[in-house]
Amino acid sequence: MSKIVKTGVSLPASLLSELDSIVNELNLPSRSYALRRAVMDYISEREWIKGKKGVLAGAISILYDHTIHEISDKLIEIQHKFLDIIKSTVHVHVNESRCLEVILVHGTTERIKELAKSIESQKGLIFIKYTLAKV
Ligand code: NI
Repeated sequence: MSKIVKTGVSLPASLLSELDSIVNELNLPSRSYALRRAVMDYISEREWIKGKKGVLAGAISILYDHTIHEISDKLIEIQHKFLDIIKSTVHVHVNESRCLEVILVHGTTERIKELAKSIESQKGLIFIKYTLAKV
């Protein structure tokens, strides 16, 4: 492993509390260890972003708060600009404010990257998970 660098990260107290709870439950060596693992997972899930060519298929799963900044309208608008790669979308109204959406995609890495960039910048987005494979 390369040299360890200390950095400051701002997190909501509730998120830190959840992390500490997992660190305790799994008897992990430290909070820093858990954060390193989480960052490694985050990077590995997004390795496909580095690719310039190729075709991917899979799912982009998002959880968002539909009461914030008209995010629902914006997500619909975005998806209508990517008809060439979006094959299907499943929407679940999780509770009064939260929506879960799974967007099934099949297309070039470049196009999927453009879609990801559009979604990632939306305010109200709580969670985004990529499950993509080269095909
Ligand atoms: Ni909904």
